Amino acid sequence: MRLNFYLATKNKNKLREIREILKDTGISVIPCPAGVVFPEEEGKTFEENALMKARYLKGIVKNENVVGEDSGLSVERLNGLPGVLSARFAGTDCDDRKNIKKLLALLSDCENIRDRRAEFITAVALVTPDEEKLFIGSVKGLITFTPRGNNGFGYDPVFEIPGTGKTFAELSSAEKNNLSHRSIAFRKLAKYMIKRYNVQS
Ligand code: ITT
Repeated sequence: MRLNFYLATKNKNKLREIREILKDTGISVIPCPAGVVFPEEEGKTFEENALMKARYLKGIVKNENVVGEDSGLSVERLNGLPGVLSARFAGTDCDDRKNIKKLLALLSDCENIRDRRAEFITAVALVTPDEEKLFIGSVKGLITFTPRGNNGFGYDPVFEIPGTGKTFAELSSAEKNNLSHRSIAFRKLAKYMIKRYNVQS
């Protein structure tokens, strides 16, 4: 198997982070071809959605390796929301700012930071001509009372890493990639691909 894969995502921030995470592994990330329109994400879990995206693109690029990535924020106090709805939490024409606004409004009666526990989760689905494999990464944090920082994307400005006092958006991309849910999942993928196909990085 060649050490590369098509990445089944339309999210440029994911592509940027994943390329940075894998830069020293010898694995190349090929962006999703233009014009591909993925079906609605209907899965109840990150794993189902990651697999759906990877299988869909595999149907287009045929004999290639494909990776699907589904991720999101799970807030304990909200019984796991926004979860698989993270990207479209505030409705169909939402954006990061509106999603964050809705999240903070739902937590407005939760005044103790220790009760604002959350987890970022990433599911990665590798679909090759030979097999399908899933890898998971997660990182625990706390939802801040107001957004802080300008880096990253999505819910990064309201996700504080305990012990650092900083949100993901206040970290550099290298610092975020050192500890993020995405880096944990993609490092597992890289380790697997390198071992399985016996290639030195
Ligand atoms: P694709 O489906 O094309 O991959 P998407 O953005 O719709 O792109 P998801 O369905 O996986 O992807 O939704 C992920 C959402 O979860 C993303 O849009 C953010 O709102 C949030 N999210 C995931 N990872 C994040 C991160 O590292 N930092 C901040 N927010 C993140």
